[in-house]
Amino acid sequence: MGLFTRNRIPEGVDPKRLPPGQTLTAPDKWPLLHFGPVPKTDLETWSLKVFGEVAKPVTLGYEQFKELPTKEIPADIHCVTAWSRLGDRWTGVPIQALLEMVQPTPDARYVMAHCEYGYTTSVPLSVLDDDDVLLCTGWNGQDLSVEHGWPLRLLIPKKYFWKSAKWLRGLEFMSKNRLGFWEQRGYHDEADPFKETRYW
Ligand SMILES: Nc1nc2c(c(=O)[nH]1)N[C@H]1C(S)=C(S)[C@@H](COP(=O)(O)O)O[C@H]1N2
Ligand SMILES: [Mo]
Repeated sequence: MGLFTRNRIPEGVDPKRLPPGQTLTAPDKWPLLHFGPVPKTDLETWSLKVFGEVAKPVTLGYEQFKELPTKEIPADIHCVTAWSRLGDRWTGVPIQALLEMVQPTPDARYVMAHCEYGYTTSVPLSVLDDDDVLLCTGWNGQDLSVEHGWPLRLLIPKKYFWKSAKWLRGLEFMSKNRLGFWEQRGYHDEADPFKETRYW
């Protein structure tokens, strides 16, 4: 592969799956991008706190989290810095299983993801509540690497990848939106790869 050759869409894959302005990574290259250090997680003290506009707030330790149902789905990811990967297999707890458990109130309209070291990002509840959104623990049959978000990251394939928050520790259900880390620094809150809502 020459330096300036674009990676081709694999045979049999609909080219329309690659959003405008995006380039495929090499099949074996998944770039790493984050602000700040990679956390050192201790599963003994780790928890996922689900709070705010929910009827049944809950804080799950790792053992409790591991009892939730999981599934594997294929999904495409698109980073705002213009790389995409198509069709990787992602494993995790379907967000809809968690929504059933905590029961968002009628006032819940947005959800803020809270991560280690204060990284945040939010989406409308209507975006989160979809069958391709995972509390993600695995990628292509392996555990996520620590660098890619182990033990837990969000996966929201329909949005630019900064919304797929790594090292997730909390989900806050809110009646009004607040801007997350990158959204306060110039990234577009809509983050739709097919509309190219990258920056504001
Ligand atoms: N906690 C946390 N999650 C994060 C980030 C971060 O800085 N901190 N960066 C985001 C951005 S900008 C991108 S593109 C993806 C990159 O995920 P990857 O490193 O697994 O490719 O993680 C997102 N999730
Ligand atoms: Mo990003």
